[in-house]
Amino acid sequence: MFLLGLQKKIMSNITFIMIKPDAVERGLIGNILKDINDAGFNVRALKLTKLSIDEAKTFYSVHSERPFFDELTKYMSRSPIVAAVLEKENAVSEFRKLIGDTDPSTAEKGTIRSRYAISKGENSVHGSDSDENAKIEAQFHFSGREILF
Ligand code: DAT
Ligand code: MG
Repeated sequence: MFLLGLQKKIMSNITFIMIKPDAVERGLIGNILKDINDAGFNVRALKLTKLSIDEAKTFYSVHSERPFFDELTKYMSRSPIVAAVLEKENAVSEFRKLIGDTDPSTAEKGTIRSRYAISKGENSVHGSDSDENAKIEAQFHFSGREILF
């Protein structure tokens, strides 16, 4: 019971995020990590990595029928990304608040996407949309021993 409660608490307090190719290419890793730190998130896993086209297709498979899927997967595999697991109370919704709307032209002022994103496609950061997907996405990128509590 205790362990189940603890696991539930950890899972509702983590999110998986990426600093995407457009931001890494423009030297924005440090700026975005500072914004994340200033917003009160704790880093639990972190690495610079690169997705193959097939890994990008697997990661974004829920969007496989969408017209932008080809553009999205080519973009996400064209250069390195930073992958991270972040912890904060209500991490998923808190991180989505910090990054703002998918489209930078409608993202709230001061959000990461409104400040840095180039377009709806090249929007600088990813954040999981649910606790369940945060777990799946964290496990896609990190082994258990790379996530530290
Ligand atoms: P989010 O990243 O805000 O969760 P999403 O899950 O709907 O957005 O889409 C995943 C990514 O796909 C998004 O970050 C950028 C790309 N994308 C979404 N809609 C798009 C569109 N209309 N044109 C081009 N790229 C799009
Ligand atoms: Mg999404």
